This record gives sequence, C-alpha cells and structure tokens, in this order.
Amino acid sequence: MTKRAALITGITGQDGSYLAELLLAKDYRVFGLVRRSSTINFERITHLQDQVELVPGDLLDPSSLISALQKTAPQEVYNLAAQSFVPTSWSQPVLTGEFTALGVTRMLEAIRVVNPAIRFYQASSSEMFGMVEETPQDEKTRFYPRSPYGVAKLYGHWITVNARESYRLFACSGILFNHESPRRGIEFVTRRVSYNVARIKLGLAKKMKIGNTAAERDWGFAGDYVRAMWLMLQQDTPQDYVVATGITHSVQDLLKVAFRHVGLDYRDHIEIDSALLRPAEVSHLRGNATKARRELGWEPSVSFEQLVAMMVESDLDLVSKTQTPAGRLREVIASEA
Ligand code: NDP
Ligand code: GDR
Repeated sequence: MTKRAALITGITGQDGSYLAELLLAKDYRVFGLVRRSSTINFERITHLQDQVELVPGDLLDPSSLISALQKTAPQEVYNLAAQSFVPTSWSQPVLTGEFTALGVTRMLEAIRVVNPAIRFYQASSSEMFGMVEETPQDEKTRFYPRSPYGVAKLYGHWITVNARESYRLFACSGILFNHESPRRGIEFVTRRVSYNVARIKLGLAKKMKIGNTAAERDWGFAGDYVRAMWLMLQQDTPQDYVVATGITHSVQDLLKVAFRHVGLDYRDHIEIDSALLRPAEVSHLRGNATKARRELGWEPSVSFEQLVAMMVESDLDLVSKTQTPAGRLREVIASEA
C-alpha cells in the first residue's frame, strides 16, 4: 500500500519538527516546505534529515506553493509557517501580514488549483482572543486581537473558515494556546528564562532582563499540541478546535519555578527592562479545550512544572557545551530579545 503523504510548511520551526516526528512514527511520507536562505537553519530537524523530504517554496510565492503540492501530492497539508514572534509584528507589520495572513490564502488557493481533496490544517492562535472578552476562552469566544500578529492570524483563521464554507475544502483551524519545548525559539519568554537560568547557574551571567512579569499564559508542551493538529485532520468533518491545558501561570510563576529548579531565587537575578514591554499587551489567557477533549480525545500529558524543568535541564546541557560562534550569537539574542 502506498504511504499517506503530508506537506508541512514551517518544518524548520518548533512545531514543524515535532509534527514531522509524529507523522513519521505514523508511517507517513513527510515533506517539508523550506524557503531559501544563505545559511542552513535545519537545527531542529537534523535528526530527521534521512527521513523527511524537503521541497523549496515560500508562502510569499504562489507558484512555488503550486509546484510543491504538485511534486509532493500530499493528502494533508499543515500550514505552520508564519512570522510568529509578536513583538516583530509591530516593527514589521506589512511583512507579518504577507506571511501570516495572506500566506494562508496563497496556500488555500494552491490547494484549490492542485487538488481540492487535500485536508488542510491552519495554525491559528490564542493571540486572536487578545483583550479577552470572557475567561476561559473557547471556540465561541469573541476575538479581539492586540497586535499586528494577532490581526494577521485572525485573517488566516477566517479565510480558512471561509474556504470550508465557500468551496467545501476540508479546512480546519486549530486555535492553539502557547506551547513550548526545549526547541522553542530563544526570543520567546519561556526559552529566554530557561536559557538565562542555565547561564546564571553556570556562572556565565548574574542577571537577566525581563519584560511584563504579570502577563499570564496557558502554557503547554509542543509535543502534545501537534497530536491535536493531526487528530483534527482525521475527523469525519472539518471543524475548529481550541487546544489548551486550562491552567494559567504568570511570567513571575515561570521565573519562580525555573530559578527554583536550579536552587536559586529569581528575585536576586532579574532586572525589569521597559524595552521588553509591548505597545499593547495580552494580559491573561486561559483556554477551554473541552471540545478537543470530547471530540478528539486529546489530553495534555506534561504539566507546567515538568515543562519548565525539561527546558531548564536542556539548556543547562546546551550552555555547558556551546562556546561556538552560534552559541555566542544565541547569547546576544537571549539577552536582548
Ligand atoms: P516558529 O517561529 O518556530 O516556526 C515558524 C516557521 O515558519 C519556520 O519554519 C520558518 O522558517 C517558517 N516560515 C516563516 N516565514 C515563512 C515563509 N515566508 N515561507 C515559508 N516558511 C516560512 O513557530 P512555531 O513552530 O512555534 O509555531 C508554528 C505555527 O503555529 C506558527 O504559525 C505560529 O504562529 C503558530 N502558533 C504557535 C503557537 C506556539 O505557542 N508555539 C501557538 C499558536 C499558534 P525559517 O526556519 O526559514 O525561518
Ligand atoms: P506570546 O509569547 O506573545 O504569547 O506568543 P511570548 O513568549 O513572546 O510572550 C508571552 C508573554 O510574556 C511576556 N514577557 C516576555 N516575552 C518575551 N518574549 N520576552 C520577555 O523578556 C518577556 N517578559 C515578559 C510578554 O509580554 C507576553 O505577555 C506566542 C507565540 O508563539 C505566538 O506565535 C503564538 O501565537 C502565541 O504564543 C500563542
């Protein structure tokens, strides 16, 4: 029997790497769309290099998407590619709109041209809830995005719903709350904290800068969340689902747990930096994933404390090994992002 094939955009990102692992374990043929760059940035998928097949393409370029779909003939497309860092969406709002919003339309149109039977997953975000209108947030909660990123994701969400309703595409939008891992980009708060805790513990720094410590998020483990993406595309009908743990912690809780893990008190090692505050903040998010639990049978398997411990342990290992140029560059980004 021929294997099922899936195309992942954003395979070089955090989620792309976990999803590729999951699909390979399910015996899929896994293709990843990668954009051209002058240096190789396959760090997160190096361990999969003999198993995944990479195809060139960019969400900015419609013909490259058509060609990628023709070459790979997938049954499923997971659209994870995006400009995903919220602060960058203020400094590069047009580019964020091009990648994160219009990129979704370009992929949906390519699917319509090449094979409308392809099942499509769109990586929507809890950032669409923004200034929350109710707590916890579920599939019926009204949206109120608070950044150009959130606005772009909202467009991607509605164009996915619209493709389903206009053309009967099997198009699903997963409204995922924050999910983290040792593979998280160094600029996101959980990884900035785990990385800096490791540097401080190993004597390479004394303090770390931090922004709004009162912000609250519903943090889960990325490896759990990619399972929900796959489950959505295995259902009889395409629908949208909130995916979250239902438990919220503040950035201050994150600092407390991460520093405590290495026997330190966070209050001795942080400095509030107003440059890390955002023009408009999302203060509190908590998801209600009842529908995903009921209809997909999805459950998170990693607690907040386990997640933080996993990330700190991984960065202790990384920092103790890396004194390479890439390691030094990472330190600059981690201290300033
Ligand atoms: P990452 O930032 O780790 O990865 C983003 C990926 O998108 C990278 O592979 C990047 O490629 C790729 N990409 C960016 N622009 C383009 C482009 N123009 N063409 C092709 N590829 C491009 O994100 P995550 O893995 O954390 O998130 C995956 C998706 O889920 C994103 O859409 C994000 O917005 C969304 N999301 C994430 C959540 C989270 O908590 N992680 C929660 C909710 C939604 P390159 O390596 O070349 O830069
Ligand atoms: P977020 O994640 O914006 O929720 O988007 P991030 O980790 O960047 O911020 C979470 C909260 O922490 C506060 N914060 C800091 N954030 C960063 N990055 N650096 C800091 O030093 C810092 N100090 C405090 C922020 O103000 C914010 O309130 C992530 C991304 O993965 C999106 O792509 C995704 O859609 C959402 O999660 C769900």
